[in-house]
Amino acid sequence: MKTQVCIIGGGPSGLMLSQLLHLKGIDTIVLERQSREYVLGRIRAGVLEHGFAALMREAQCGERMDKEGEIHDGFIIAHDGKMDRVDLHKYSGGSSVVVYGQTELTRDLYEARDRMKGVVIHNAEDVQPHDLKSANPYVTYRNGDEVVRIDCDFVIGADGFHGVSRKSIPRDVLKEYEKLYPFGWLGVLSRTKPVSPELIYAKHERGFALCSLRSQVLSRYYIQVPLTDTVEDWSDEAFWAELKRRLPAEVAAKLITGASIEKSIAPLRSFVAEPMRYGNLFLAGDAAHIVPPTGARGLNSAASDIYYLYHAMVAHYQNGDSTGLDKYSEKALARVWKAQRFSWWMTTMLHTFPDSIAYDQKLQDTDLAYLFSSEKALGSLAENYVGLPF
Ligand code: RFL
Ligand code: PHB
Repeated sequence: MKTQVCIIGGGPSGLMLSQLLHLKGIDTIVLERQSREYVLGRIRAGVLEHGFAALMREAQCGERMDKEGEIHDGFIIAHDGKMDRVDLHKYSGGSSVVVYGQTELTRDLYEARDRMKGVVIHNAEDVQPHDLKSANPYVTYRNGDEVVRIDCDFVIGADGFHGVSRKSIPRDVLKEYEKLYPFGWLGVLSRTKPVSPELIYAKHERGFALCSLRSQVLSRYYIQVPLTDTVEDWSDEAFWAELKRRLPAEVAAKLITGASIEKSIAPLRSFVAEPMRYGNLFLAGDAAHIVPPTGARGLNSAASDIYYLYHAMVAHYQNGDSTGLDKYSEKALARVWKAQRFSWWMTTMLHTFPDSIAYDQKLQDTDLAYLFSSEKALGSLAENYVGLPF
């Protein structure tokens, strides 16, 4: 097989890039290791910055998001018995975020790819990029006993944190920066009315908690748990009881509980791989960087990678201009690191660290006190949360 751009990974990053390039007449093939049902079964992001929403519209995939997604102009931080609101709209100069699940937007992207007869190959086993430094790279995968070869101009590594693309960059070229946090998030999805119309990030000495939602009938809640905990350790009853303990009394009293329809634990990690280009391989999204979910930045960091790559590829194919491709890694990493800083800061301010000393706790309290006493500090939080410009 032959294509212009071979994309490894059929998550939101890979599908979005494939769709955008297709609309500009650039041919792609997407190779996804899992089945479509599996990809759509993963419950992940819920908050989209306006830049991501704009890309969805440009990809002609924004219709359902604009109809069913909710615009959120603010969120609450509960701490020290107070419920302080961050007015995103006011402090970001009129911007907001969209609450629309990653599952739904991935479904929309798959449907668009099908509609336009895009090639997305599922259950592609042993995907392997080759000859990345040459002008004729290729990718192989296994379909049962058959090994299939795809010749291409460029390979995009959009295969998430555990993918093969980053690992195909030689060790002496790649530099990895990583920070592991000593806890994870236990998440529960339930078909219940959300406790609050806006998200509540709750700091509590027993551990952080988050009240989020997917729609007015679908709630998503998280609690901080030790890394040693497993999903089996947490019955639905135990989860709801612990969540209630960490929420302000008036919120806990209103919480509607129900059976969980999904329950999973995600460890918290900050990670960046540099550079994001190796020869004709370009990394994008979680393949190159991971943030703890506290600042809702993960998918949104992927959005700027896709935006830069999309424009760079179009300039290359339409005008023979490769400046965008040459500058990709540097440009993408500049924004990636700002999202890293913001996610680390939100995580550090709101979680309970098992090894923290009294001094650290005082600083956390002071961070919150300063935040809610300074319009400039709120402005900084708001501009990062709604998304820095691409
Ligand atoms: P993905 O979604 O991991 O997709 C990569 C795809 O590549 C496939 N793959 C392979 N395919 C072929 N060959 C191989 N060798 C392959 N290896 C892997 C995988 O099967 C998969 O389908 O990466 P992508 O597309 O870059 O998207 C990134 C986002 O998924 C991620 O950043 C967000 O979900 C992070 N995140 C959040 N981001 C936000 O912006 N806002 C949020 O509110 C938010 N909440 C979250 C989150 C992530 C969470 N978890 C579970 C980590 C909440 C949680 C709990
Ligand atoms: C979610 O709804 O899954 C979600 C929302 C906000 C975050 C993280 C996750 O910061």
